[in-house]
Amino acid sequence: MAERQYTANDIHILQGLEGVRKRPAMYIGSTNSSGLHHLVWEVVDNAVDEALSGYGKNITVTLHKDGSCSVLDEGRGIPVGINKETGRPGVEIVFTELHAGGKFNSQVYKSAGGLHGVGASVTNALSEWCDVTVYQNGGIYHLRFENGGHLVTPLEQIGDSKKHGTLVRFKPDATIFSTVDFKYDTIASHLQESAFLMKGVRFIIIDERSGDKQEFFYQNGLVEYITNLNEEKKPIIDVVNFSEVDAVTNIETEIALQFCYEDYNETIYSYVNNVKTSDGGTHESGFRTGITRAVNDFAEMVGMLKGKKLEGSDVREGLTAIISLKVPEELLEFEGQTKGKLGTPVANSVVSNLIYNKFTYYLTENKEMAMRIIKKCVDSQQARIAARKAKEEARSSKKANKQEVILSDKLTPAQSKDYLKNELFIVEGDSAGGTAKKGRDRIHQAILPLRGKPLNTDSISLDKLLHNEEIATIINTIGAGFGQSFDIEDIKYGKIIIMTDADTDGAHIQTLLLTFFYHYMRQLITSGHIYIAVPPLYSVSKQDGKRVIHEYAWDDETLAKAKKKMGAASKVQRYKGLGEMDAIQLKETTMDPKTRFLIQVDINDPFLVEKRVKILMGNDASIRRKWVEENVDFNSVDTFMKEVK
Ligand code: TSJ
Repeated sequence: MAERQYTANDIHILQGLEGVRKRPAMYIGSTNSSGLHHLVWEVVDNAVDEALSGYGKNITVTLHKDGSCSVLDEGRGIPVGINKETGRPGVEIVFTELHAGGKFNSQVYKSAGGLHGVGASVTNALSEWCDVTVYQNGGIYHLRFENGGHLVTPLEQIGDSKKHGTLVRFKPDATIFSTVDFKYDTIASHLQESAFLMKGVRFIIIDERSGDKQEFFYQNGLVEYITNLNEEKKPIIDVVNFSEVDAVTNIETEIALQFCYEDYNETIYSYVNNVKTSDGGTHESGFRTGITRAVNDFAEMVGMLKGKKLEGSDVREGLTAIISLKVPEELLEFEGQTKGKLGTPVANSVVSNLIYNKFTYYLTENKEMAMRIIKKCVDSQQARIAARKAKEEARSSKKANKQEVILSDKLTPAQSKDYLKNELFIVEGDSAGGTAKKGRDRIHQAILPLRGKPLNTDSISLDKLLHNEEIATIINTIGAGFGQSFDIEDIKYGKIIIMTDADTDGAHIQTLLLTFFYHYMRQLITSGHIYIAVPPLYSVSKQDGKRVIHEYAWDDETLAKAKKKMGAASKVQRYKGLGEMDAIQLKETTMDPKTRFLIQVDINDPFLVEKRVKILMGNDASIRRKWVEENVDFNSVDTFMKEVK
């Protein structure tokens, strides 16, 4: 390939990428782990687009030992021909111009990259190096960028091949990101989600660092998605699925759903052109009204309603549903800051009519299933009415006060009535509870000790959990009800902090509590009210005159540092439990907002949620520990020096 002159065009382009490096968060949201993974999504989305257009059945993501990530597809290959307007190869433009991808793209359904992705150039701009190989028209073509998108090896043919496809390998720039450690689980769940949405396309992840490898391939797409989400639940019916292309709008809708027993939540995920619409939108509203109308009309027809119409929430309790739309570009409208909400008005009636017609037909054709579904809905309705009545009674009578008296022997309340500033520590064991009581800030911190034993059951059945005395106390203490009657407006604490020993029993108790919150007060988790306290694993102490100086360490690395700092005369203590700390130590390491470390429990990703629940509920302590290691960011944990008098 002939050398090219440096032109005004190139300068313009470098300024574009320079802008990305100056303000990365504007393009990828943040420069933490989430931003880092955005680099992967930008590249993967392009490969997914190609598969969506019908080219290539395998997409492979590899995490290499040198810290780079590569993505390989079997599509047509990014065009290597010279672009008339710019005089540069198409593939070079894709990697150097912002939002260039779309220009070469004439797909009917624009997916991830084409929608609101920012393109592969952003990945290039934020990489130490980026290496691109295209297999096309019998040749192998290569080009390479370094140092934030500077072209160092222009496009050249480096060989011959009968293959076709694109291979992009990049190494994130460690001067930009707070971490450059790709997380296997995060990438695997993203690929699994894509695999569920694109039946027939195989997604492969290979982690050369650990030797882990997985393939995701679902011939039955959404049906398997639902089955996977409901793996731990008790289904009322088999998964049902519907799909249709609307003749007027060309909107293609696919829906899969299932009802389960003993599930107070609705789990509805929606997608448009394979991009998740986290904030719902017109398609989700249409689904809700359509299914409510279908069940109501049918229940009325068979005489099971007795005059009281079902509310939407009665129908949706225990429902898991996936709604996936393919919307032509000219009809696409997104709303909201993160563009996570579909605005397209006509999508409402398209989905609403589809689900109404098809689900009515299903109910008519499957009488037994229909009866089970309606019975569940009527049960939900009655529970809702009863819960509302009980709540009103509790408000009007003095019952609420009585409850506080009953609770008071376990709960050490906070003095403030400024509820959202208050913190509830749920503490493992009476003795640690006693220590926490002494170490707390009595204005804003309340202590609820758990006796541990009653919770420490091996087989966890949720209805058993509900009748557990400790759980009943937690429900009353939080003060906002549970299940369908849970009302986040009523919570008495802004932070609910689980504080256990750093051992398997502690992990088990965390698991049980998280599982409980996840099933019965999910909004506490999704709104970020649940935290896990992180007590230190070690204390390094040394006599200094009359005083003892303490330094704390949360892992082996910081322990080594602390030992070095404190010198030969220091003594290391390994904390086996909270009980080994005195009130002052517990306060300064684990409870005081100025010095403690908390993990905020954030499980919005559906796959990670189910996976975490499975991992955390399982009996394998080593898997559990691995999960904590991989998901708790110890970077933010540092040792600190405190003088104890
Ligand atoms: F992110 C990326 F751009 F770097 C990237 C793009 C990464 C990976 C792994 C794959 C791809 C990619 C792009 N795979 N396939 C394509 N396809 C095209 O760019 C392409 C090819 C032909 C035509 C055509 O109209 O003939 C159109 C397009 C968009």
